[in-house]
Amino acid sequence: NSATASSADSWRKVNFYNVYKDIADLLEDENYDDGSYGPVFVRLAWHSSGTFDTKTKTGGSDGATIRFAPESGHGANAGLDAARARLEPLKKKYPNISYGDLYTLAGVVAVQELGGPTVRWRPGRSDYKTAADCTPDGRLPDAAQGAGHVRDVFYRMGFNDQEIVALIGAHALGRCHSTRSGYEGPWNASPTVFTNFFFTELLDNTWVPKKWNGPFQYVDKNSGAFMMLPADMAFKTDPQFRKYVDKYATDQDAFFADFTKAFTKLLELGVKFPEDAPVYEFKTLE
Ligand code: CCH
Repeated sequence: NSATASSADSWRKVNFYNVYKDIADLLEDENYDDGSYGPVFVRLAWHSSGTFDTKTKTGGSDGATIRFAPESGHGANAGLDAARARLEPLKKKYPNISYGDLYTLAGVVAVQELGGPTVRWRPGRSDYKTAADCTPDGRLPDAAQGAGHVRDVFYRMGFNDQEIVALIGAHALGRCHSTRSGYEGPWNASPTVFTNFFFTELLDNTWVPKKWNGPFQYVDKNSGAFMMLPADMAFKTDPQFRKYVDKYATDQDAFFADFTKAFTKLLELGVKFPEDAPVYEFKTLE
């Protein structure tokens, strides 16, 4: 993280259409995971933002404290250094973009380029926070816990049950890595395509405890190829969450429409945008 901090207004000099394209060009890599950095970019955007606390107005994507120790080393953030390293050349190429804008835009590009909805995005996050602004460990959800904990964490950010369910649909993307979280496996067979499959798989499979020495998690009984976290299972068993799971499993358009609203809200938590910051709706590349 040696690149210099951008000044408060410097985002005005950035052509974000070019940044979008350059991030899109970084997604594919046949030697990385399932062939795409998209899922880990979405996770970086979410963990940069999901530390927000409505009461103290601390945390969130403004200032991108996720890149500083101790926050970078929090257990929940294991593996996100790979995403930051992949994006670092763009901070060098576009020194006027803040890290907070770069990390959140990477999540937007990934959602869109992997087939998800258009996501409205604004620039203007600052680059001025330091390691002293890092949030305490424990603000991000613990996958070993259930509905009560998930609600505590997302209500603290200012989300309601419907928004929480929409957001967890991002678990259609990517996988768990035993070397990062300790959990293992993808949620479905197309982890580099944004779909409503988190919800369909959750409902359509019989989930059984995985037999292994790792942390307690579920695998699908038929193939054993797909997984659910204990926290994921809360969305099947909790009646208030389940209402929305049922809806999104049968109506992908409703999921996309609700996901994009909640994701933009997540990426903007606690950010004081300049009044004239433009709202972008980028077109996907062909
Ligand atoms: Fe998540 N997530 N997430 N998640 N997540 C993991 C991976 C991804 C929880 C736990 C985990 C959201 C909510 C939750 C993604 C997006 C979102 C992993 C595996 C765990 C554990 C990490 C590893 O080993 O690499 C829990 C608990 C919650 C809520 O209670 C939300 C919200 C989002 C985005 C909107 C994505 C994408 C991944 C895949 C990352 C990758 O590298 O493939």
